[in-house]
Amino acid sequence: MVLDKLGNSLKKSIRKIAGSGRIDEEAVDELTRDIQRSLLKSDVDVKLVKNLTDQIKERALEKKPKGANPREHVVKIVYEELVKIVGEGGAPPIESQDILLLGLQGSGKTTTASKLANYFKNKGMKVGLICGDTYRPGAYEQLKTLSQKVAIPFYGEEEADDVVSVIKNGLETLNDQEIRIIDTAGRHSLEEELIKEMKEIEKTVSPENKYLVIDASIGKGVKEQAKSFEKAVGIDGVIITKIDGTAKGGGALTAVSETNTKIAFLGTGEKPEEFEEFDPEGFISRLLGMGDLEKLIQRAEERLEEDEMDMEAMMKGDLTLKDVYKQLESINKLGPLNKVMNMLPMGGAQLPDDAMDVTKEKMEKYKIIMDSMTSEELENPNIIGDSRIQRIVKGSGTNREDVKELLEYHKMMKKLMKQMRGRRGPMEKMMKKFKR
Ligand SMILES: Nc1nc2c(ncn2[C@@H]2O[C@H](COP(=O)(O)OP(=O)(O)OP(=O)(O)O)[C@@H](O)[C@H]2O)c(=O)[nH]1
Ligand SMILES: [Mg+2]
Repeated sequence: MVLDKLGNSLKKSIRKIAGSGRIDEEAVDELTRDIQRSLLKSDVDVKLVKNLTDQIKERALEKKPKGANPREHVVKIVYEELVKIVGEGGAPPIESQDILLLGLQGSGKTTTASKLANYFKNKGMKVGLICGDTYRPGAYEQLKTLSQKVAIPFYGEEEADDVVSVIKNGLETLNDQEIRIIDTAGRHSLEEELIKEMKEIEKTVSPENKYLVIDASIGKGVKEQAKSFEKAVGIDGVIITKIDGTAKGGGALTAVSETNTKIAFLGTGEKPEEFEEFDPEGFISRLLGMGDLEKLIQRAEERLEEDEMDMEAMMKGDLTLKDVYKQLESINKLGPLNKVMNMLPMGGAQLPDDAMDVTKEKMEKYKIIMDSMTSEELENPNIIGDSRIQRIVKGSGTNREDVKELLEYHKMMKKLMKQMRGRRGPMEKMMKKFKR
């Protein structure tokens, strides 16, 4: 997979929020910070990163649409915003056309020419390749070999130095091909000579499509390069190559969205088939591992549904010890009780200072004690007198004080729930918070 580093770090952040119990401002903040860090590391432009994370934050904290669950909602937003910053795909239609490949030295033009030819061939088109590089010795041999590999008719003139005439001859010779792809020479930079040559070739060919081939390792530098080629000769799209071998791929991918052109293809390796149409949605979906994420979200939702049921028990006025047991289990999943409670509008309900002072160990102990109680006792704790306490102590391996403490805790919670009941506003808010 390409963009491994970026993909892995994005996956990690999204997984974190997809599996988390609550999606609140804090969680979203953390998510956007994580995403920011990953994108910057991948050389995405600072301004783009800032816009993206602002968008995610704003949208994630908005009201979620009916029916969507909060995890899905956030993950979908991240996905959509990432799709947005890589822009649209711009692959050419599968129809007769001449295509000119342009680009700086070593950007991958010759390799891409053969890959592109192979791509069209696989779509059922008749394709020919023309070597329009009379500048670099070896260019002819290179394309010839590559075209043999993918079984594509090839035209080139080994000793020639007039590139325009070579291309003219090539177009004539390959006249019966539906698609003709012309590889050109690269220069070290976009210098006068290169511009002149590109213009001359263009006059001869008048290609339907001109693609600029750019090495992904220049990262966000893609933006300036695409712009200057666009200005000098005009381009119909960009092909980003070597995205498999750079940590800066994120920058390269996103930079094109800031120009007037689009990414048509990605080169993902040296082999002919390591080449793909740029499909932003598919690409981001793979990058984030959306298929697996769906499963993760589902699991988180199932877990939360259980919690919701337990919360209903919690709100029951007639709180039994069975409900307390469920509460303790829910709280275990949601976080420390005092933290949970602090987030709630208590609507003036008086909370004893030590009410929330239930440690994890204590909760465990309470559960052990309750495991030694009969169903009847759990339903109706009032019947628990001295002799029952003695039996429970023995059965649970605890002591009298522990059992009494639990009974006190139950009474306190029951009172608290009663206080909160009837305050419809705060209650509803509380339930809603738990449901998020
Ligand atoms: N890993 C990887 N290597 C690539 C990819 N595309 C091209 N290359 C390699 O990059 C090197 C340069 O590729 P060329 O196709 O010769 O580049 P060029 O733009 O034609 O170079 P000049 O003709 O000299 O300007 C070669 O070693 C290719 O195998 C790609 O997508 N991934
Ligand atoms: Mg070349």
